[in-house]
Amino acid sequence: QFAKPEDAVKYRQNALFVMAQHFGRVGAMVNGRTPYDAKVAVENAEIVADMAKLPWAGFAAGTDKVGNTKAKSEVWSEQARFKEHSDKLVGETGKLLAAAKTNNLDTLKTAFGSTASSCKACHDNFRSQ
Ligand code: ASC
Repeated sequence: QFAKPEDAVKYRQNALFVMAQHFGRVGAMVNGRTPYDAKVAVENAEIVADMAKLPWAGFAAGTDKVGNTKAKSEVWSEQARFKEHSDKLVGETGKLLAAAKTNNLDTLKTAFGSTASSCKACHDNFRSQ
């Protein structure tokens, strides 16, 4: 999929960056920093749910220690556990989108919290500070 290891690193970092931008827009509404707009929440949650599927291919074999990465070696030495975390995120972001589509801010808040916990769990286990 990637012409060179650096491309895999760029791909996963950029996918995570785009996902975080759109997750942040949902978060701004959930945390009251911007007014709640159900349509905007759905649009952003759709992007989050789509983007959540992408970064993992970028953690390809031979791309640890490439470029400017915070990924711990455990990503490659504990692949099954890493996949549990990425699968969890894909599941949670699917629920986030479903929650956004209910047009209920409290439902969205709950799903946002669960999704953020999933982000954090993977960072705590697989990302260096
Ligand atoms: C975000 C973002 C993350 C997660 C994480 C949740 O908005 O960019 O990496 O939420 O901070 O704990």
